[in-house]
Amino acid sequence: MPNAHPRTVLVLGGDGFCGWPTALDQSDRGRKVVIVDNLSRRKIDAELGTASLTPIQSPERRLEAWRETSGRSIDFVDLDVSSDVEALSAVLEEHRPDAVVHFAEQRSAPYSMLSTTHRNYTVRNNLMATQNLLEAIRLTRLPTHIVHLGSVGVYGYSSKDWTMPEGYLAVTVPSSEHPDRQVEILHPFEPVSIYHLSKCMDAQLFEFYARYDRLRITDLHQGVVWGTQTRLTKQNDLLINRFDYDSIWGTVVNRFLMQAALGHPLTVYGEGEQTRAFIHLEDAVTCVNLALENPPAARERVRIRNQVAECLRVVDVAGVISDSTGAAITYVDNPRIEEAQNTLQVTNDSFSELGFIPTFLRDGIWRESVDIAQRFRDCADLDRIMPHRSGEHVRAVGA
Ligand code: NAD
Ligand code: USQ
Repeated sequence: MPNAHPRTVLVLGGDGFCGWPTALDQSDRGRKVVIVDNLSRRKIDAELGTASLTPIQSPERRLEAWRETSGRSIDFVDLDVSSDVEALSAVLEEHRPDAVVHFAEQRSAPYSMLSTTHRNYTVRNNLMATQNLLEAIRLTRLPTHIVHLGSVGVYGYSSKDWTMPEGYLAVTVPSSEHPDRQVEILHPFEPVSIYHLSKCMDAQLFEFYARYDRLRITDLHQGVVWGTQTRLTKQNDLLINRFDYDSIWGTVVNRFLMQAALGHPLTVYGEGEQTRAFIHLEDAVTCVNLALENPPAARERVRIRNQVAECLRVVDVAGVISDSTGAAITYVDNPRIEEAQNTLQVTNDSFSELGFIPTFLRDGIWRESVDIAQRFRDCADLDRIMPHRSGEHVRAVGA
């Protein structure tokens, strides 16, 4: 079903860092948008004592500001997708969405490793959110296309001498009659955290529901997202997006940008020889839209797309920011269990073929996040910058 533009889109996790700008983008394209979010991320922030550097408004205030700014409405449903399949089915029945974008998961690798409680919460929340969504679509028999945000990290980061394909790996399975027989299998998983493990298990659920129940599913294997604002969140201060900078929620580029703004040395873990895939927030929103407008056909296997602009070593990310801002670099004992050094190449052919033109870190638009961090520097909790080892200073979250 190529180029079937959705008219109604549910955004699960639409109060979050990626979900909020995506919801605005879909609404701006004239689509009916419904955000479903249980605000668990805001509640976990309150429990951990972490907070967005930017003053994000309540969902109600944000949505009112969007109405005033754009003249468009977005509905909001406060619902735990992981625990209430009946309520989720009712939302689907009511709105009959052409597509659901699924961001509603616990997304921090460090958080998922804090304790047994955090490990179990991550697995339970993420898997049951995905399972309930799949089940709700099966039960309602809607032809809804699911677009899920997965992670490049499901493959792990041990160096490979091939470019990471988009989900499927061609392997040779020789037999006496067919010595060169090739088949495609799901690329093997090698997750680097319980969080990443939950994305691998999501992928297995998708494979089953696509094959057995004929659901139409796109899984986006996204790299680390950087940046703060998009064209739409910039329009009004009340629409401002979340900016995580602490050692549990802040991802590496945004942490470095905040650190540069506050005159803190950039916290490179280990020697910084880890290579990761990256994408700017605006590009991530663009790619989600491309995925929505190019769904798999009925009966197609799960469509896996790498949502990635470039691969960089952490020390090179620090170098770009340090060279331009004069920020010092500090090498911190790595609090994570991960390979000290790896190479990584990831194809993004399927988005390139749809016209995606990536933004690169060297293009310099990261400076706008430094400006934002400078503007809200008084809101920063400097004790939250340096990483804590597993379990330290953290109260239990969830059941
Ligand atoms: P976020 O924590 O800012 O947003 C996630 C949102 O989902 C939050 O608003 C939270 O309240 C909601 N949520 C979580 N569990 C829920 C549940 N059971 N029911 C309803 N709502 C629930 O995270 P983000 O950075 O916006 O990430 C969104 C998605 O993208 C995640 O699935 C993440 O794994 C994926 N992703 C993020 C990045 C990144 O760098 N931020 C990179 C790759 C993939
Ligand atoms: N790192 C530093 N210094 C810091 C913070 C991180 O050197 O101050 C290093 C980490 O050790 C790691 C790399 O930077 O090697 C990336 O860490 P990160 O926190 O930016 O990203 P990660 O934990 O991988 O997770 C983030 C998102 C997650 C998403 C993932 C995409 O939180 O939701 O799935 O990026 S990916 O990396 O492709 O798996």
